Amino acid sequence: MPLTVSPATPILGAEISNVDLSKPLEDALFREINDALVQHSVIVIRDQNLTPVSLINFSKRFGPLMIHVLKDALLDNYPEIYRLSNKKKNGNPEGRAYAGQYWHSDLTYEVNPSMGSVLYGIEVPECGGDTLFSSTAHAYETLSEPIQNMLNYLTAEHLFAHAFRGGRNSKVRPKDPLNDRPLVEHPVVRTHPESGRKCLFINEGFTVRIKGVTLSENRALLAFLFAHMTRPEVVYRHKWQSGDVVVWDNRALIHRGVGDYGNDQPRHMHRTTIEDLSTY
Ligand SMILES: O=C(O)CCC(=O)C(=O)O
Repeated sequence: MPLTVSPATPILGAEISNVDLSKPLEDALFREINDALVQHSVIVIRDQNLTPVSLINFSKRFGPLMIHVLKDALLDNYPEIYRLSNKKKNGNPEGRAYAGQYWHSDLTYEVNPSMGSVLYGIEVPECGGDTLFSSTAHAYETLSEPIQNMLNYLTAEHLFAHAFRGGRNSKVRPKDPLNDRPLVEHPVVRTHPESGRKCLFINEGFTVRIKGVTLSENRALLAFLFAHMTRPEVVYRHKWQSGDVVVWDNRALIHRGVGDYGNDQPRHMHRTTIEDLSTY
């Protein structure tokens, strides 16, 4: 059966059917999946049954995999897999609980940030624990030309530790290597290497400040842009089923988890993160 791609919203998101990711994919089929990702920014492939090896093999088709800085959350023997989990085994966390509950694009605090991420839902809450996505290309395109022109020439600083300065993850475990990553700079607007669309490249989680503007300008500018990027009417909300594989394009969107479920509802997921080797 041919692959089908059903858009979820006019702005971003699509569901793909008729593909089994546990098997090696023909090049032509992989190209169709990648094209859908570039067009829709986030794709959902339901009813998958993946081992760590098959998740890694599928993810590697997009590019080299990155190893997350939080080593405690990595899967034994498979450091390419970062575990998101509120479960415990023998008293130890099976992954990072309630991670990413602020708008972000993955690993923008790295010199080479991420091209995309693949998240595999192994156990998901009966209700709650959705993931929200918003297009940074659409956000740029819906700004006025004078504001676009101003942003085109700006750079911003990103820092891993910034995301831990508030919220549910503010109690950082003593061994969290938060300071392993220094400040890095990226352009505020980047042109997507495959779609050619200009995308805002700032996020609430890791962007500390826009360079060359005053403190109050920075505060106002970031607050305006973050609010513009996350208007409810432009957000795609993914409701998880176990077996879902969700692939997102970190070059073209921001995302966040929703922590409205408790430890009575297990949520256990495996994520891989693909490196972006493009130069901007
Ligand atoms: O758990 C979620 O829904 C989102 C996780 C997340 O933000 C991430 O993996 O970067």
